Amino acid sequence: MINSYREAQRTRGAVMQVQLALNIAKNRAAAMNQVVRVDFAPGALTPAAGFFTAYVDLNRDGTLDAGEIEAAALPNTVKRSGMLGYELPTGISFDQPNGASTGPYGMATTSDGVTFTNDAFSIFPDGTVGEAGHIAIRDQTDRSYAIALTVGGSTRAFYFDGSEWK
Ligand SMILES: [Ca+2]
Repeated sequence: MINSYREAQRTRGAVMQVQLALNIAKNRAAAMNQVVRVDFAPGALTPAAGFFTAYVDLNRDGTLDAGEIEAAALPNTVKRSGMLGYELPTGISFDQPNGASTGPYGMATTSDGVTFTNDAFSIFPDGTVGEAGHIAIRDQTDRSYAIALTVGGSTRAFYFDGSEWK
C-alpha cells in the first residue's frame, strides 16, 4: 500500500534533486571554465536505469574519458557501472506521462523520457547548453513531472496534471 502523500513528497524531492544536480553542473562549468557533459545514458546504460552523471569533459568530445572528473558533487552520489552519478529513488523513473502529447513548452516527447540527442547535453562555461529539451520523471502512481531546459541554460520544473503541463 502506497502512502499517497508521502509518495508525492518523495517524487517531488527527486525532481528537485535532479534540478539541483543540473544547476550544480552549470555552476561547475562556469567555475572551471570547462564543458560539463550531463549524460542520462552513460556507458552501456540507458535512461531506463534511472541514473545520470555529469562530468567535466576536458577534451570536449562528449565522452567520459579516463582522467575526466566525474559527478562527485551531485546530490546523493552513487557508483553505477563504475561511474559516479545520481540515481533516482526506487519506483521513480525517467518516463513520459501517460496522455501527454507534448512536453513542457510544447516540446516534442520521446518514449524514454529524455529528449536530448543521445540522451546527453553539454553545458558551456557561459551557462548555455547545446540543446534545449526536457527530462520527464514519473513515479509508480503515474504522478508525472518534467524539468525543461532552455538553450540559455535555465531549468524549470513542471507538473503534468493529466492534461497539461503546469
Ligand atoms: Ca571527454
